Amino acid sequence: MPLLRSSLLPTVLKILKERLAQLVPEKQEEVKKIKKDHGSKVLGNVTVDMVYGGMRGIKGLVWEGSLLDPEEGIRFRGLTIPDCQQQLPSAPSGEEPLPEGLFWLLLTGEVPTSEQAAYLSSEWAARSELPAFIKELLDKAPKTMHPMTQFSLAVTALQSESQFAKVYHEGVHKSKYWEYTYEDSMNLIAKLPNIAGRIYQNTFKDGKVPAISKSADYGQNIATILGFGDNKQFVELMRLYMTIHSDHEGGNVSAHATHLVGSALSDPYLSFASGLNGLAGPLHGLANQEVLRWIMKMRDELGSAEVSDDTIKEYVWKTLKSGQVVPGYGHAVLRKTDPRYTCQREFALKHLPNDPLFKMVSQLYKVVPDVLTEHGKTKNPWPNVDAHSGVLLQHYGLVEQDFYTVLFGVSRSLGVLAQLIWDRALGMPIERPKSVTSADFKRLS
Ligand code: CMX
Repeated sequence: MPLLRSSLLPTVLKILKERLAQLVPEKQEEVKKIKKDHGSKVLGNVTVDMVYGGMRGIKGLVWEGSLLDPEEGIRFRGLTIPDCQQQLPSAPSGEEPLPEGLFWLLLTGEVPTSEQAAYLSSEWAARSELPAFIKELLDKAPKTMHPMTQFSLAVTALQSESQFAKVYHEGVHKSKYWEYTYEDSMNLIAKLPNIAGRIYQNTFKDGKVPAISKSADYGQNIATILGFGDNKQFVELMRLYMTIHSDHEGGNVSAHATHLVGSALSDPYLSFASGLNGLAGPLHGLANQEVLRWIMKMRDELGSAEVSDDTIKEYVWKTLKSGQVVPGYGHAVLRKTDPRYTCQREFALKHLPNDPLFKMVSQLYKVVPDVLTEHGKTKNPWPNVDAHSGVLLQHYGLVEQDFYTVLFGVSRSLGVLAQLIWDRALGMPIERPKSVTSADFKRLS
């Protein structure tokens, strides 16, 4: 799909669903033609190593919103992160892209106008209220329950509101699936700030949840509900954070889990809850909490924020020798510094260059890649997104590390639900790859 600025379209549409209704038949025809013209072409070989190796490099999924290049990093519908910062609409008083614009881009392949992004802000604010039973459920959760468990629980419980599940039960025609998936996805995305805010205020504060403004954008409302709404830099950080964590093509655990569960026609709530459960793993999204914990522990053990490169090097070796990973470093696909890391580093250089933890993160960036290279196991010794996000949050006072992956999850909803809508629009079948036993490999000639 060619990248267009929405304002160049013959009819300037404000309503995302109406624009999608125009695009769906076009895309269905396009896919039909791709299957007819290219259906029997070979995409690559599959070796036994790849099968034992977590299916790395096997091309087996279609993901429209984004593509990850090992050297260059992520592109959202062809746009790099700096492109998004330049081209997507920002708030009237802000500089960073609005996640609303990114969602429009992911769904349509078109850069929206400010008016279209503002339409999404008001739609999400209007749909944001939580049903009473979800509030009660979260209020009753023990404070000791991990925020990601509370998050997954609330999203799963919201499933009882699914329009898709309801109309499926009543016998809806499959050509309408995408429309109900769209409605559920919009409602779910809209309610996430209230869920995240309630989890944060209940678990770490006094349980009083600030109200969302019906006239504010998504990033502003997330900042508000966490208690940082008056801090303009934090609001900008939330807009940027929600944009860059949204999507990372289809094979990562949270994206693939959402897509896989959705392929059984489980509704968006159940599908996204599966994605969240995957994001909560320490090798995936939970790494952002692990990074800050690891840095704090290092600072405590080393007794000062200012230590030599050699002392840090020794600490990294100690982590490796104790059989643990260095959190925030390495990636299954990337082979260079993650541009999501670079973008957060630039934000820090601009707004908090003298923050002591940021300085430590910068020092780690100098030291860790060489150590990991010398260690010789990691295919990518460079930092990923999670090596930087926590240090920005703690600078503004969001110091509760266990909460960090919840913010990642709110953002990830944008990418995985955009794809889920397309999955239903394109009639993607139930996913069912073939498995084999180890004994089968021994019989190979
Ligand atoms: N520290 C120590 N060892 C590492 C490492 C790291 N940061 N990254 C990879 N390795 C090790 C692997 O554990 C593996 O060891 P074994 O052969 O003993 O099993 C070896 O190097 C080869 O791994 P790889 O092919 O380079 O990496 P994978 O594709 O298997 O895994 C990832 C990718 C991200 C899980 C891994 O690099 C890692 O564990 N990193 C630390 C956790 C982290 O930051 N995760 C967040 C990723 C981004 C996200 O999803 O949010």
